[in-house]
Amino acid sequence: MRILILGGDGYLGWPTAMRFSARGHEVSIVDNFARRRWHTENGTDSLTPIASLDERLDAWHERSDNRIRSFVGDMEDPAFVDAVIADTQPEAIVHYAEQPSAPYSMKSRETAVETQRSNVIGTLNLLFAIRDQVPDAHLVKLGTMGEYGTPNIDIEEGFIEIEHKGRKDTLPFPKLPGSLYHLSKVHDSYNLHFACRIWGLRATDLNQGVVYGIETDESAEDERLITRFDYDQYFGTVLNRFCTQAVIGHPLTVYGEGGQTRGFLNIRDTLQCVELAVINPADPGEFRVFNQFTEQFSVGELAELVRASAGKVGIDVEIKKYPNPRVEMEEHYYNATNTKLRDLGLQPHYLGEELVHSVLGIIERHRERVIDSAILPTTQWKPGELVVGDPVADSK
Ligand code: USQ
Repeated sequence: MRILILGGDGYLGWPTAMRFSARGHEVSIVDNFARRRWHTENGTDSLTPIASLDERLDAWHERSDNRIRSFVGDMEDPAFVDAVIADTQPEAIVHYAEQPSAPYSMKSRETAVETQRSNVIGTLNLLFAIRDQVPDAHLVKLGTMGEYGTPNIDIEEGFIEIEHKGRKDTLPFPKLPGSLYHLSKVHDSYNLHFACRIWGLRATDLNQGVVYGIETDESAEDERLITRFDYDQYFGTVLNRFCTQAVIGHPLTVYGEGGQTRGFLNIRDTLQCVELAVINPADPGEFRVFNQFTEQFSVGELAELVRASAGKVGIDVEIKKYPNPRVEMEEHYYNATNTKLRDLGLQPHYLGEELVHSVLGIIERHRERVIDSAILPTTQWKPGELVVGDPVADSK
């Protein structure tokens, strides 16, 4: 298939591009290097020393004999988006090209506006380009489990059957996002649904949980192909952060009580899920929603897992509760459905000590690159309420 990967220089986009290319698909990448720029602006960096996109593409060609084309530009630029679609004529489009961090979106008015503009306008531009040029193409869009929030009922996959005053309908599941980033994904979902209902486009919204891990089959072959690994307060996800903190001897930064529960998945399973969605496309006019995670954990459980796993390889780990910089429930009901990807054949890689050991090993190799000042959170959802960065008095 002709596959276009938007955000193909990113943590998930780059391994996804290699995966499809390895399977013999004709792959093109779009990126504007925003993630590299945000790191430079924040004085942070990927833990893994990632090569430039051109170097990665050359290395991939050398190893696989396959060429991946690249287009550098901004999804907010309609002329650029139209030109890429006209040139590549994609049959499937995998869309990761968004600002992905909740804390970054809550940092300031400027970053909130940037997040919503980049994510919502970028996706809207794409929908028009698809409608006008490749209306049969299947859009596979990365959404987030955080669109649903943490309701006190089971979370369904996108839709819920509701009975109200004696009548029934199947309607979008209610959304209660917890950050302006997560809210941007809600806006995207409604725009996608609209484009499918009104224009007859086909789309799959992958409501992904929190991703962890570094290696995939393709990147394990060659250091030059490794993907980025973020551990900083903005772009690092919780398990990747905890593993990094364990290696450098920093207390694990559990925010608040640590009962916050989310869906999680291994980076290898992100690639499997995206591939399953692409090779089993939605029907014309269909807006499909898959909940993309394999297991649920609380933040406290993850901290304990990292402490136990690290202990087995001689690393002593301390866990500390920090005042929560976010506004979120710290103890709550959480039970989300995730059967649709399993029905398509997903074979999960579950989280265990083996995975934690392998991540700790890779971090150990690059530990001199860790920037200590990037670890503690400084962005608060409600500025001025907390002394962020100090462990709470009763922490152990
Ligand atoms: N947390 C800590 N300590 C930390 C970092 C995070 O306790 O040092 C807690 C947070 O308060 C939160 C949970 O861990 O309750 C998850 O935080 P996260 O930063 O790992 O994930 P989140 O902000 O939810 O965002 C990440 C990705 C985002 C994706 C989302 C999926 O950055 O792109 O959409 O996971 S989900 O969480 O299902 O919405």
